[in-house]
Amino acid sequence: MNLYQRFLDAAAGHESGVAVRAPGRGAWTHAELHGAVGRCAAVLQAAGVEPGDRVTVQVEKSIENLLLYLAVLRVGAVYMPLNTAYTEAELEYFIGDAEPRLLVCDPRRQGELTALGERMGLATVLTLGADGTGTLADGMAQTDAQAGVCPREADDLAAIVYTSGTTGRSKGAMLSHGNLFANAATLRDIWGWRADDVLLHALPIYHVHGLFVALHCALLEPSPILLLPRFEVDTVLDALPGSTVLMGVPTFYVRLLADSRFDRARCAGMRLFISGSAPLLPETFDAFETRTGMRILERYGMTEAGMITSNPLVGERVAGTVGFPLPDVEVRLRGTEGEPVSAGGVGVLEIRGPNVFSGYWRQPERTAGEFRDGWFVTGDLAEQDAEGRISIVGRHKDLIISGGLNIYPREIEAELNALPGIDESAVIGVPHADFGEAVMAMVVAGEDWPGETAVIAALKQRLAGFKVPRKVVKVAALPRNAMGKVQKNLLRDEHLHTFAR
Ligand code: MCA
Ligand code: AMP
Repeated sequence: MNLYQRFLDAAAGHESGVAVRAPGRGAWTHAELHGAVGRCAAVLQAAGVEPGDRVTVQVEKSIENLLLYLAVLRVGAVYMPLNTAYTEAELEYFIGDAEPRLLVCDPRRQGELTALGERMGLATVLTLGADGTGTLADGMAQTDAQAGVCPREADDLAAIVYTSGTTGRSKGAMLSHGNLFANAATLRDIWGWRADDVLLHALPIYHVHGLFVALHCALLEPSPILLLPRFEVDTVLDALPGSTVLMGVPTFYVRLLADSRFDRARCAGMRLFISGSAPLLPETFDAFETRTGMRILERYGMTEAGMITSNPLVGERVAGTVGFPLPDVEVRLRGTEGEPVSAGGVGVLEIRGPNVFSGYWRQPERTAGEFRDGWFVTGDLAEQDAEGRISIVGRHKDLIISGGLNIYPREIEAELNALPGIDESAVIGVPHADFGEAVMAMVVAGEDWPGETAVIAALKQRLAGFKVPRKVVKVAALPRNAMGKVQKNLLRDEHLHTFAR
């Protein structure tokens, strides 16, 4: 069944109830939201979008963005969200790989991306602004047509979400209607979602956390969503008294705790604070409990599988752990060669369940390389205690997570190595008080290298800002082991206190 149909069914009988509110945009009832989705879906069909077509979307977060997502599901097409920070060079890769039927972008980038689309043989570019402007919004205003809900099987694709790779370029994780529904229904149940919940939504909606985990729970219940354009401490503090659930990355909680206005009284109506996408430091967990009297519920997941484990709603939430496997998710720990790990030992976490994606878009070999006997190999190092609780203790993959955003050093190194004067480079993540980890680069360069400022400026032309190293250091040589592999652990140890925590 089409995932969108599940949301529509959930809204039946609640037509006049509030579905979503946004600052400056008022409240939309379920009837208004789904009516607008139907019109948006009609505009997509008029633009030639057919079931199975990819629709690439790089727009600012807004109610229109939400209904565009739902409209893509409704017509049976495949939603492909992109971080608004991606540059033209990054977009070129995604469009070339996914070959979408349609690109929807911000009106401010229309000229640049229409030209890119023409160069790449992409027929249609529509625009959608956060204020409800743009050619897609105009099309919606001019039509009364309602596109029907396209029937879909559980295995049919609903979305492709790109995730970077440790080797080579980003890969598109293919998520089906069945994958997304299974995970959403489980989360709604285990987190005790209620019709009178109000979801305080401050995450971006181009990643799994904000797009699927948060929105799907509220849409399935259904319960109202307060859609903030982004995370800002002031706005979130103002919104807390009227909300009941907040989902965030650890940086949200670090920033809230840094503000003395964040206190017990402000959280009196909140029933759940959820954290994920990156490790929540036990000191943040403890400081949060001291300040609010509440324990953050930490959970763990991945783009390829949605949510995998969660601390309990009822029962003890333990700092530094990510809780228990979700009821329909199986987990096992394996050594790097696939050998079983003895009880209590550390191993690579492998998972199986209805939430696990079917593979990477047009990359059967890379897909095969990341599954072992039907189990998906997460690349995260974990241990499991006698009760079944999981702790993520490290990563087997060379990955930096900064403010909940994944950064693959290889991609940055390739850009650095292509710059004049740089012979080779190593990119590492070092502790950072606000972002958890921050990106730092070591370069081996000749006398003629352009210097740190020019290197950073050059990278900003090519890469989204969050990936650009905060510091670039020239070194005489990179430390290597006997196999010639760069010993990044030594570099990390040496630069541990660069951004003191
Ligand atoms: C922005 N900047 C960053 C980051 N975000 N730098 C490093 N790490 C970041 N995360 C840079 C910008 O490039 C810019 O640099 C400067 O910081 C200010 O940008 P601004 O947009 O104002 O930043 P912000 O509003 O303070 O954003 C920080 C943030 C945001 C609120 C932590 O990054 C955020 O919302 N992160 C959540 C990401 C997320 O949803 N992850 C879930 C992935 P300059 O000035 O130099 O240009 S899904 C996932 O991981 C799985 C499924 C899971 O388990 O959830
Ligand atoms: P992404 O590829 O953006 O979906 O990021 C998934 C990765 O984020 C996982 O493989 C983990 O490394 C990391 N992650 C997500 N949640 C947590 C958590 N609660 N604790 C530690 N790492 C996490």
